[in-house]
Amino acid sequence: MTKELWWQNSVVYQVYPKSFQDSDNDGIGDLRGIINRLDYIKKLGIDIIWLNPIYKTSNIDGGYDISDYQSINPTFGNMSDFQELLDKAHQLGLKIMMDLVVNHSSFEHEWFQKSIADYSKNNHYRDYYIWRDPVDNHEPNNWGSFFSGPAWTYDEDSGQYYLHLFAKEQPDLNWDNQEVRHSIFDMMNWWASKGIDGFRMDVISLISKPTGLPNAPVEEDSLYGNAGDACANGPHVHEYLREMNEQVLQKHDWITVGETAGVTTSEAEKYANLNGTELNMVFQFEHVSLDGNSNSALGKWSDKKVSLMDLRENLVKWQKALAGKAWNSLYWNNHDQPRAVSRFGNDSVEYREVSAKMLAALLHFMQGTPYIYQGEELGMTNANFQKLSQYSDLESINAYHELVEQAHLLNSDDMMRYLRARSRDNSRTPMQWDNTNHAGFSDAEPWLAVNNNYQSINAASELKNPNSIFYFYQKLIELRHTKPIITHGIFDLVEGNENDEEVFAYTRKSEGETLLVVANFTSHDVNRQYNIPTNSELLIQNYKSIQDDILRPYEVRAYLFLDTSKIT
Ligand code: TEU
Repeated sequence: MTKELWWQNSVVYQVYPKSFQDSDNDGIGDLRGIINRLDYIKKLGIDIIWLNPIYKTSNIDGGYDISDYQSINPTFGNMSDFQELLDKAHQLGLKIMMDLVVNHSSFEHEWFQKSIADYSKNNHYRDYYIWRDPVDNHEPNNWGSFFSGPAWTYDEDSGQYYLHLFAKEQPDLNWDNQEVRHSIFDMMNWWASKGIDGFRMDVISLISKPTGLPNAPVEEDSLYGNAGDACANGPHVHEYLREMNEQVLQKHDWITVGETAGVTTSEAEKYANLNGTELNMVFQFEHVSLDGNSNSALGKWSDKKVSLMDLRENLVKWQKALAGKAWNSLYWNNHDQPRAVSRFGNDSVEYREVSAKMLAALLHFMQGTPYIYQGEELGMTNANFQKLSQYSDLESINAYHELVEQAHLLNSDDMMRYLRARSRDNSRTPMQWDNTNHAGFSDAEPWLAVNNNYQSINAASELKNPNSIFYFYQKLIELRHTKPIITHGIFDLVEGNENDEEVFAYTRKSEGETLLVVANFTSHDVNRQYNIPTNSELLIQNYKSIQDDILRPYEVRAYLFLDTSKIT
């Protein structure tokens, strides 16, 4: 493994600092809390920690509204705390990937304050953002915000609108302005001087807006045009990322991952090409959009269960399309997605553990860099909130008001059910460390309620149980570090598996070895026979025994053998 590709053999652990560990008992996670838990992350076998934004913020959108890119959110600590976290992580052999949020800033950022204060032509900050005159006394186009409402806000003083694809407190930066790009590159190089190990790049596929900012198609029942579709993979995005690569990225041996809303496999080949001219890899969103609402105006708000047929088809497409051309990230959940075991598995008392392990193995034996979201290694579940007042996320709360009270597309009960299934708060409840008050996250009332199953689902109990989900993830990570076939093997489905509605079965092949993964996606026994050679090694399984021709509910097994004959 040559040094510059170390990130292909690595596993990333995502820490959402606000919910990870509180050390000063204000009910909010902080950097010292993370420092105190580095040994836990190291024990799991992790290589890289991705920190969600820790910068000074207006705190409208979980830190994704940055008011100073080069200072630390005082609620999380200060720059010396960060340097201590970075140094201690490095001492443990852990790398730190930061979150880069430069499609937009906070409205409280100095740049925006200067931009809005003076609309005269000699104010060069005016063009740091996207200002337009009204059209027929209305917004310049029909784009809607990801967080409900229009994507434009009117400024009385200047008589112009400014663009915000997200909240009105998150004005979009004008990437067509070279001065903006260079200011961002300077900031990135400043963080490089601190010794960080890379960046996750927030909505980086949206930074280049379409020329002329044309209206977007308005889907049936929708109030606005889809700005995400209008802006994704824009006319200059690859030019700007190549410039970032030349000015910043290629100077450092970093991991870089683009969060690329709207990315396709062909676009991913550009963003994550193996020539290293842009980024190492991207997060695609197709597999986490398959269970969206059939009414497109409702988008992700649904409680639909994705079928194995659809999920497998999409994952296989990405495995095969990028093979040899680009690099995949592999994830089930993050701070924006609900908990994997509740969404793709079965979070009942009976099946939570085996289905969490099945999902883990199914993903971690694929080609790409796996991302584990805090608590996923414990099988943490969705929050199951019953009242709107329990939610904190503006996306969820705004969607409730728009869809139930303004557009009248849903009744309250249906929307509350959809929030329980899809709200981002599902993954933001405090990390469940032990069965003491507030799950050991804090001695104070946490900013968001702890999931009420913390007394049975927590790190302390997992660490005491040799057959826990934690140790299953630890084993998967150890296998990735010791079996090159997991990094390099050619992916293919077992012959005929594309038609199997219950079992996902695939192989990885490399230098005379075959890795076989078989996973039952259902809650019942299924009868399957595979021609597994007698000399095969059972690498991992989520049941204590094996019944040769039977895969029990959510059973997963991975075999390794010296043979490349076709598995049927
Ligand atoms: O999310 C980008 C994005 O597309 C979100 O709309 C996300 O896909 C959606 O909320 C899923 O329901 C990034 C960050 O991950 C998110 O936390 C921020 O709120 C958003 O950008 C704005 O910075």
